[in-house]
Amino acid sequence: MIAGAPLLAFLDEACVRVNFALTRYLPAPPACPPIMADAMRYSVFAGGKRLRPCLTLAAADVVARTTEPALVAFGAMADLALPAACAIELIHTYSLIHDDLPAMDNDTLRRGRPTLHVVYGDGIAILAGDGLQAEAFALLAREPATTDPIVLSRKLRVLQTISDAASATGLVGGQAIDLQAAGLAPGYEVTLDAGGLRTMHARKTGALIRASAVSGAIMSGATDDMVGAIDRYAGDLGLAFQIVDDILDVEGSDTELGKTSGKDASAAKPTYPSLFGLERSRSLAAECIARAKETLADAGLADGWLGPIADWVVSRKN
Ligand code: GRG
Repeated sequence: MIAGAPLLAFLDEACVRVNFALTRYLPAPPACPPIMADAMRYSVFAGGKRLRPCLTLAAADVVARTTEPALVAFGAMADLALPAACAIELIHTYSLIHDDLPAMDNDTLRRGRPTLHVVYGDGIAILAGDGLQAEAFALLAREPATTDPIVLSRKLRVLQTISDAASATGLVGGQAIDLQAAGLAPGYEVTLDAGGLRTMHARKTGALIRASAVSGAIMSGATDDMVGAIDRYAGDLGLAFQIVDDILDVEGSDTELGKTSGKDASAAKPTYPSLFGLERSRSLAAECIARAKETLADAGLADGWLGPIADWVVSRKN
């Protein structure tokens, strides 16, 4: 991805924090079998962009500018939101591992490396995904470790937000619709029109992206109005992200994307380019980003990294 220098500095710092925390949070032997530790780390540290945890930290930061001006230093607020940021990355990584399995998207390349099941076998890949998901919820329950009732109630709200996003009403439900559309759910086949495609993506990709931003906002003590605005921002961002992902699937190479390009077309999957064409898809993504930034401005939240992240998402190359 290409990002301007100030945003790049924020993203770099956020990624360093997230990667360091993930190293600490993931279980290691003798607490878990070495093969599980190795398999989980193989996928978690395969070089993902960390978009979701960066969104969590950026939302925490922009809210803190109004709720906790004394703690506005990025470091202080990031500590509160970091467990949620990492938990979401663990859930995202589990979903990629399971999506790549032969029973689902059947892919052999992810984040520029052979997929987990290619290296460790299907059984361990399933278990690594299961382990990452369970670890995410254990982390949300455990951290930040506190007896402060205000922080505890924020943690509980975040737990609910993230579990909803990961559930059959969110990520898992979206993936089920994807399998139905791909003809992999006997007796439940569906053909998606534009509305159906949008619903599938709102669940499969959008729910976790919204939960990422909303969780950061909640951990920083956002008002309900702020949470609502950040949720709407992230809804538009998530849709733009997915449209760009569909465009890149047509235009990108395996090397650029770090995954197999052209998969959607070869699986005859409905996508934004297949329904709207490339040009209209590009303008739809741009409209989403303009709306997302307008939402931030209307809510008085334009003065942070969420706007630049939105621009970065549409200009990305992988
Ligand atoms: C198995 C329950 C379950 C869900 C799978 C995430 C997902 C649902 C499928 C992945 C298929 C896909 C390519 C979706 C498009 C959007 C997307 C999630 C892209 C990958 O996210 P990035 O680009 O990946 O943020 P990195 O590797 O950078 O973290």
